[in-house]
Amino acid sequence: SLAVPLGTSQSNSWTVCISEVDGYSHLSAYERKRLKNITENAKFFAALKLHEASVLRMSGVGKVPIHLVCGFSWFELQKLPMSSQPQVPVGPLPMVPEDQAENSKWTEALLGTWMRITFCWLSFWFSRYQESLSSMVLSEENIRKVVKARVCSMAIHPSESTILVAAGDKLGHIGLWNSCRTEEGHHMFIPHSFQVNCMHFSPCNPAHLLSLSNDTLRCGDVTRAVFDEICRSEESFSCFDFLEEHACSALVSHWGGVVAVVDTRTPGASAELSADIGFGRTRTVHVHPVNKHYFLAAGLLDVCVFDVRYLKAKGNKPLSSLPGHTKSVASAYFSPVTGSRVVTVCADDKLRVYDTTSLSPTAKLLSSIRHNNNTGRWLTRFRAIWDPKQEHCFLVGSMAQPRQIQVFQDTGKLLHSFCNVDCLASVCSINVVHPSQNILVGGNSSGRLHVFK
Ligand SMILES: *[C@@H]1O[C@H](CO)[C@@H](O)[C@H](O)[C@H]1NC(C)=O
Ligand SMILES: *[C@@H]1O[C@H](CO)[C@@H](O)[C@H](O)[C@H]1NC(C)=O
Ligand SMILES: *[C@@H]1O[C@H](CO)[C@@H](O)[C@H](O)[C@H]1NC(C)=O
Ligand SMILES: CC(=O)N[C@H]1CO[C@H](CO)[C@@H](O)[C@@H]1O
Repeated sequence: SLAVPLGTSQSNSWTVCISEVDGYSHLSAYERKRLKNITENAKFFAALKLHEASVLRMSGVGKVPIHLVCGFSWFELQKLPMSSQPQVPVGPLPMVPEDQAENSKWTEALLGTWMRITFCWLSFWFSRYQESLSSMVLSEENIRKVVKARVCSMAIHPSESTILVAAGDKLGHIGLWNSCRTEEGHHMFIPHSFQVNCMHFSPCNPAHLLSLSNDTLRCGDVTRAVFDEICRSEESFSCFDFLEEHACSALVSHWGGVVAVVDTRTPGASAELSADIGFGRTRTVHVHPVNKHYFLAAGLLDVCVFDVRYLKAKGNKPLSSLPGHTKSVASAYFSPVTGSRVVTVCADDKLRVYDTTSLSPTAKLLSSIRHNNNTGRWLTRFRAIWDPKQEHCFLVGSMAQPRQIQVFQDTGKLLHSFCNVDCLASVCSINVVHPSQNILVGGNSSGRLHVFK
C-alpha cells in the first residue's frame, strides 16, 4: 500500500488521529490503479529516452535542475506537441478532475480525505497549543509590584534565559524587573512626566528600550545608561511602532489624530513628516509585519490601513477600512506572522477579528466576540494582543470572576483562561507575551506584575 506522507517529527497522537478519520482502506483499489498508471507513465518517459545525465549537462550551474523532478528538460518540453494543451479560463476554477465521469466517487473521497486530515491536523495543532497554555502557571514568587501607579504599557526582553520585564505607569515611571533573580529585584526610573502609553524593546537591538508618553519618545540605552530623547511634541503622543527591520524610523500617533514619521538617527527632536489621516483621535498604530509600508491606525470609530509611502500632510485616503465599530476603539493590531488578521477592542463590548489578507477597500469581518469592556475610570482599557509566536490566537484581559486573562482563537473560540484563585485577584488590563518562550506577564492597576510560565 502507499505510504501516508507523515513527517517523521510528528508525534504519535497525530498518526492516531489520521488513521481514525482517514478510512483509507477504501482507497486501496483506486490507489492500486493509480500506482499502475504511474508505472506506465514512467515507461512512457523512458521511451522518450530521457536520461538524467543529459538533463544534468543542460542545466545551468548553480540553478536547481527543476526538470529532474518532473523527468524531462525545458528543451525537451518545448518539443512536446502544444496542441494537446487545452486553454484554461482565467479566474477561479471548480476543483473537478479531468476524468470526472469515470472517478467522481473516488475524487470526492480523495478531496474529502484532504479536508478531514486538514481539519484533524488543525485541531491537533490547537490542542497542543492549549496544552502548552495550560502548563503555564502563576505562583506567589512571580508576582511583584514594580511601579507605583496603574500599569499602562509593558515590554519583555527577547532573552530566552532571563525574564526581564519593563512596565510603564500612569505617572511616567518605568519599572524594570528580572523575575529570575530575586536578589537583583526591581528598580524604578522616572524618564517621563506623563503616563507611559507604549513601550518596545528595539527588535534589532534589545539594549534599547523605547518608551512614549504624552510629550516625549525616549530611547533608554543601557550601554550608555541614558534615556535619550528621540522626539518631543506639544500635541500629545498616543502610540508608536517601528517602521522597518532596522528600527531606525518609527511611526508615532497623536491623540489629536495626526500620525508622524520619526527617524531616530536625525538630530533634533522633531518629526520628519506629520500627516493628517482624517481621524478625530488616534489611539494605536501598528505596522504590518511583512509589508512594512502598511500601517493600521485605530481611532474613535475608525480603524483603517494606510500606506506610509503615500503619506502627505493632508488629504490622506485609507487603503482599507475595517468597519462596524459603534463606540470608541481601544486597540487594533495585525496578526504577527502574515498580517492577514486584525483584532480590535471596542467600547461597544465587542472584540472583532477581520480578514486583511487582500487589503480590499472594506475588510471582511470574520468573527465578533462579546466581551465586557466596562473597565471604568480606574482601570486601563483592554488591548487584545496576538501571541507573537503564532498567527491565530490572541490574549485579552477580562472583567470575569474569578479574575483571568483569556486566550481566543481568531474564529472566536475561547481556548484558555489564565487564572489562579489564590494569586490573581485583580484585572490585568495590559499583557505581554514572550516572542519565543511560553511566558505571559499581566499588569494590574496598582503596578503589580504577574508572570505565568
Ligand atoms: C489511469 O490512467 C487512465 C488513462 O490515462 C485514466 O483514465 C485513469 O483515470 C487513471 N487512473 C488513475 C487512478 O489515476
Ligand atoms: C495626554 O493627552 C491627552 C490628549 O491631549 C489627554 O486627554 C490626557 O489627559 C493626557 N494625559 C496626561 C497624563 O496628561
Ligand atoms: C494588583 O495585584 C495585587 C496582587 O495580585 C493585589 O494585591 C492588588 O490588590 C491588585 N490591585 C488592584 C487595584 O486590584
Ligand atoms: C455596553 C457597555 O457597558 N459598554 C461599556 C464599555 O466600556 C466603556 C468604557 O469603559 C463604557 O463607556 C461602555 O458603557
